Amino acid sequence: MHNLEEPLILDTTLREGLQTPKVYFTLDERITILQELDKAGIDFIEIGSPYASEGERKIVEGLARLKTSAVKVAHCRALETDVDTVPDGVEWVALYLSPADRHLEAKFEKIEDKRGLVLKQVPKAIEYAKSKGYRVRYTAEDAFRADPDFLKQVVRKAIEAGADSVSLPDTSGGASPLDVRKIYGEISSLIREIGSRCVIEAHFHNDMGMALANTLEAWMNGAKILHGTINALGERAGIPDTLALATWMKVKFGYDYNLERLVKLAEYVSRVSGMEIPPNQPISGRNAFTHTAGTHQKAAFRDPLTYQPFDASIVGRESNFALGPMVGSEGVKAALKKRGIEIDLIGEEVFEEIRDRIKSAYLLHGRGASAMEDIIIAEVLNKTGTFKIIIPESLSAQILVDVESMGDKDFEDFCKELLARNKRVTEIIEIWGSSFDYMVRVENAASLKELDNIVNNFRRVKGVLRTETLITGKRIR
Ligand code: HCA
Ligand code: CU
Repeated sequence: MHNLEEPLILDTTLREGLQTPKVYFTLDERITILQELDKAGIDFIEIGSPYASEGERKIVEGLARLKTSAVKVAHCRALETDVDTVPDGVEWVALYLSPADRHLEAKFEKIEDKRGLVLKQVPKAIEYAKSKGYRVRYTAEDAFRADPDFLKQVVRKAIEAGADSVSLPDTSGGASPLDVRKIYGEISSLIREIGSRCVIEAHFHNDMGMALANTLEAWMNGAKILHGTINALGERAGIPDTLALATWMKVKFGYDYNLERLVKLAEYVSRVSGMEIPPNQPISGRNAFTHTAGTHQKAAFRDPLTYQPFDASIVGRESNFALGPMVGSEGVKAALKKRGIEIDLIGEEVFEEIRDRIKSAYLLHGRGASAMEDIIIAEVLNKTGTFKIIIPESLSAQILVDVESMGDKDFEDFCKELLARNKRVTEIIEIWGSSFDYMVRVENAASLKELDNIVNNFRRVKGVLRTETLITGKRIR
């Protein structure tokens, strides 16, 4: 199928992931993450930075004690004293010191011969860690912005000192696949030339949206260990999503990872990190397998793969069909089926009516129509006589109104007149800090139709630019 070397996935949610603004995991949460990654078949797990503080060291110690099939890695600076903080149970130590002049300038102001420091300290720290029995990674932080000749010089020193792997990270996230091909290609040749068994690790930041593509490109140019985090956590824009990486490896290249478990872990990490999974996140996002446009729905209803790269069940999910302003009658059918309604009892014209009414609801109410979809379905189905779906007896809503100029006399006169004439309209207030200018409260409308009429009234007033309707849920008392 391909002649690429088998990749190994390293997850660093517990190290890089903790470098996400406002994210923190307790020991218990970290234990769950570690164990779930292990059960999903992830090969390497970075369990933390033990040198960072005494508190972190204790937590890393707690994690290191747990038995896993995955290799446990601790992340350190290239300092012997950092290596001394690594607890028992850790097999692999990563030591970072940037060979990039920009980093050296910013970090070692007082030292004259900065490159000399790197050439001396990297091998020294590696030899020390090796003497303590660890497998060792040297991380050439910001490798892509280092002078390529100096990078090679440092990598050679690291290998001679016994490094088992070198990581060539795009720390600042500006590399393109072409840059990756060049640097990874050159370092691969260097390692071959030296005749070493040292492997290359790929760690790409997503500042310019290329992290996953760059990681695959690195693999195709000799990298063996590929880094990711659950939900793409990490400094700034993060690094590749481990789930996406594992999905590529399973779906496209046949390597075995438990993707279902990783999807569940993504939900767990989303909860404990306080970082919601964006709906359009590949694979784990709410919308990742949802078909929306009528033409898509029609085809995907018969064969989801018409519009998907792989079957959703591979990751333990299902294909979905959204209602909404683009819905087709096939989408309506699928949505009814999902709601447990027997679609065989229903004539084609019913699906079409539901479709048309949903589309007009969006035209009139904007996004707020999503809360009306079920009412529309119920109203149309009940009309057929075959169904008797319970519909709320009355509807309350808030209509947001955007006007050309707030305080406009004509608009306010219209409001006063409406308040006097229509008892469902109970309140109209100016609102600040939103893109809308007024909020109209509607209480106990007898049907969607009545609500439609009120909105239509507003839309006809001069100076009204747009409206959006929000259906009111239960009132907490
Ligand atoms: C950093 C370090 C690192 C290390 C990557 C690695 C990076 O936070 O600066 O050890 O492979 O992006 O360079 O995350
Ligand atoms: Cu990083």
